Amino acid sequence: MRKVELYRFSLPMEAGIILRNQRLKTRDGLLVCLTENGKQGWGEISPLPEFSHETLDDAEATTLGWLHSWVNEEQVFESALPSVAFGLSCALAELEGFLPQQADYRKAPLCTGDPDELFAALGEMQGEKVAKVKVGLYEAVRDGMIVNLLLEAIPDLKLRLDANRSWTRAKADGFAKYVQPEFRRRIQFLEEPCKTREESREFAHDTGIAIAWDESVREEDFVVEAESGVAAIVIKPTLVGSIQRCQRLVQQAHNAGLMAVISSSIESSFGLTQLARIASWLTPETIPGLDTLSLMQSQLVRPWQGSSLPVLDIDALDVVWRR
Ligand code: OSB
Ligand code: MG
Repeated sequence: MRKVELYRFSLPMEAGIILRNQRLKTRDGLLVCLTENGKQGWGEISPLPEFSHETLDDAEATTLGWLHSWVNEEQVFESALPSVAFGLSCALAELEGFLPQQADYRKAPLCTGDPDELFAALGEMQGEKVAKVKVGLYEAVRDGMIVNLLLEAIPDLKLRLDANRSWTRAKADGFAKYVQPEFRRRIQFLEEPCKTREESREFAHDTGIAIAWDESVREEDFVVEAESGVAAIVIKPTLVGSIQRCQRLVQQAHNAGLMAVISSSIESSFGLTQLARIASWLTPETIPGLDTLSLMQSQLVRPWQGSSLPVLDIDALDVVWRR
């Protein structure tokens, strides 16, 4: 006997969280629960506005169709919508017992402007010190000076930077000029510095600053391969698809000598804890990019280790469908 439950959630965000062109007031999504033979598996399906191609309504309609087939023991197929494929694969993985419980709660603290906040977060960090700084939001020269300052002040710090394709080659060079050459090795990677892949490759070649692919990984023509100057690929499962698809990407990256970084698409604490388990399982050597919980005012059902945010209980959610 199979049973299914589908819930909808809406969590308030901290004020002023902007995603590309839109203010995100709440983080909305679905929680799915599959039950079979007394065992349960859960998953979060939360397409990210401005990043996912599917809307939450698309995701809900597709999920309902899939659940209907599954509960009737009909054959089911991996959804073409990445957020749906990911959430359902998590639920199946928990149900079938192959998603390990062990989680990697380390995170690379995210800094979007104020270096003092980062100093505080890094002071508390155990072991490997890695932080992530968003660049490309202000003047490239200012970004370069901040990166230089951080690397100079904390000798065992490594940085991940993310420009989200915001720079022309000239701007990217303006940034690089301010980072002392001997510090460049401590930039683990700079995600997508330029508007095109070709410009980003040339930037890496000319400056010696390693780059990583993020947006590119989700493009049709992308192939994982070893390239000089490329250090990593970023994998955001909610935007990429099922655990199996993410697992293949991780494997391809490792075979090519690249780091694979499991990363957040601003899932709730529920989805983030599953991402932490996936990271601990598939990329045990690499600190995942999961420092996004503090963008929210509340956790959902499963708390993140060490977080003091209030936790919303399952009973507080609207049931979309139950069978
Ligand atoms: O720009 O990489 C991004 C989260 C949602 C959407 C886009 C991005 C992100 C993150 C996640 O930066 C945090 C991380 O990768 O460390
Ligand atoms: Mg990125």
